[in-house]
Amino acid sequence: MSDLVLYSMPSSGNSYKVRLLLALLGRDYTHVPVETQSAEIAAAKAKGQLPQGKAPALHLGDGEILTESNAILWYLAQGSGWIPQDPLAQARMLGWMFFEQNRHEPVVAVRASLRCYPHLAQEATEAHMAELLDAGHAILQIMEEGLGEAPYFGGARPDLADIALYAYTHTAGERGGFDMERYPGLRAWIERIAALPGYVELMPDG
Ligand SMILES: N[C@@H](CCC(=O)N[C@@H](CS)C(=O)NCC(=O)O)C(=O)O
Repeated sequence: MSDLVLYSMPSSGNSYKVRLLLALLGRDYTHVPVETQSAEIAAAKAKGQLPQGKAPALHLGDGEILTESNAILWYLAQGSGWIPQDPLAQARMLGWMFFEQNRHEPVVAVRASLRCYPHLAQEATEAHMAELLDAGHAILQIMEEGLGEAPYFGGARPDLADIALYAYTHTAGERGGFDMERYPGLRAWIERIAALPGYVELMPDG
């Protein structure tokens, strides 16, 4: 029986990263779903279970609570093959993880949110959506070129950069409205990640 309790938002890529890594590692945990706009997330915020008011939050069972999806990935992956040993490879992995939070998520995930969450619809002006579309295509092109001929962002094998980047990229077409036909390398990479043993979908129940 694991002491890990994950407060995570079922529809969110940031939360999904953590659920995906836990599944790929075969780790047991208790899942507390806290969907946006729900009574559950309001209660979790009020009780201090989401210390920064955001999901995911990983409760370690000894009173410690971790926030920030990519920091949680780093913690959970210690000692596993998901973090390369070589410092240069680690730095490259972290570089993609910072890119994901600084450049990718604020554009690719935000455009998807504005299309998918009714409470944000008033922010989805034509001009803003067009701007996010162009910016997102440029970000996805950086990924396409960064991946190059390699099977994974980690190189010959996937690392945490692959998990961080996969979360919002695999739904960029359907949810974000981005033209994924432009990125054959990314499409093949998405299929490779989905074929990893232990893989789970973003929202397995629909
Ligand atoms: N940089 C943070 C972002 C966390 C974040 O913004 N979470 C959003 C969902 S993606 C959230 O919990 N929003 C609170 C709400 O919807 O009430 C991370 O990667 O964990």
